[in-house]
Amino acid sequence: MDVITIGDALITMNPQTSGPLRFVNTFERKIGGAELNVAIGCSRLGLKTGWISRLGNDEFGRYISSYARGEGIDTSKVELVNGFPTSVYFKEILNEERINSYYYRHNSPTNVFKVEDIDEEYVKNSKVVHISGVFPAINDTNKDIVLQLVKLAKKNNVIVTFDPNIRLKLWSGEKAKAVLQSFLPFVDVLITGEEEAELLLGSTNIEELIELGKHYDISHIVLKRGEKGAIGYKGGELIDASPVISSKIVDTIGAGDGFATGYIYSLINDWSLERSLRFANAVACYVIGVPGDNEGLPYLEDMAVILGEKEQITR
Ligand code: KDG
Repeated sequence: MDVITIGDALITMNPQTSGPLRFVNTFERKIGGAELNVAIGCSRLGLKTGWISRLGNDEFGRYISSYARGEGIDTSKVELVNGFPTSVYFKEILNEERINSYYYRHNSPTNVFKVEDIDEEYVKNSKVVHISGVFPAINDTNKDIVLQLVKLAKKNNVIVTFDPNIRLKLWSGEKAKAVLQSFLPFVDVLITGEEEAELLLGSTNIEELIELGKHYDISHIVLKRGEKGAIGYKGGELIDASPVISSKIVDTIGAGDGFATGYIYSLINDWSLERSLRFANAVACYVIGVPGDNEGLPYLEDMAVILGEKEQITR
């Protein structure tokens, strides 16, 4: 595998009208889950991608599992389990800048994961292990599963990328900080938003973050700054990259996963920091122009068009 990730996927109930959820009568059933979104994005770009998960042995679990397979993801480490319903969340779109999530995932199928379920051979045969802060926020035991995964990655010289993805609806800031900090000694690439950096490391200042990163031996630090672009640091090089393209905002959910996807793709292709940031920004911009958490994730041909390397032919 080029990249593997672990996560709890969910059915996304996407409202067909905007406004408070209590007035919304129609929804479109879609799929979400931060780590699955990254797996979908990586697979669309042509990377060999594996996703480790547990889903309910129910209609939604079957749907998510076949959707992931249809995206070309290796699901050999996905099991459908009895007694735990597949997770669901409802999106509430008040306007394009105010989107709320309502989760129904306290009895997540990932509650059955055991540390022994992480297969060292699978980890060893990958180039990148991607983790996010959503999966460990689901319950008190997933953090041990993540720790086992990243320890095995470190032991086998597999690169670990980490997006804190802090969801305060799932856990408190203090708990998120304590758990996510315990992953940092195993992380090679930190891709974080400004608010998350503040919560996790107490700063949004890149110089300070670089110093803190050195303490944990983190080789890449990428600070996502929304419409201002991203600042990246890698082995002594620091680049402030403004977004190369702009997109009409249709749905911002999944943009961060798009950015992580683009950065992981660049990492595997050993691109320069400047090209990596440009590419990651462009993937994120593509995602926000399409409704749904992962529908907008581009194929490689789409990227050539976005980056102006290929002409777009629409009709
Ligand atoms: O990053 C987007 C995801 O957050 C979304 O697809 C679903 O909220 C979600 C989650 O917790 O994974």
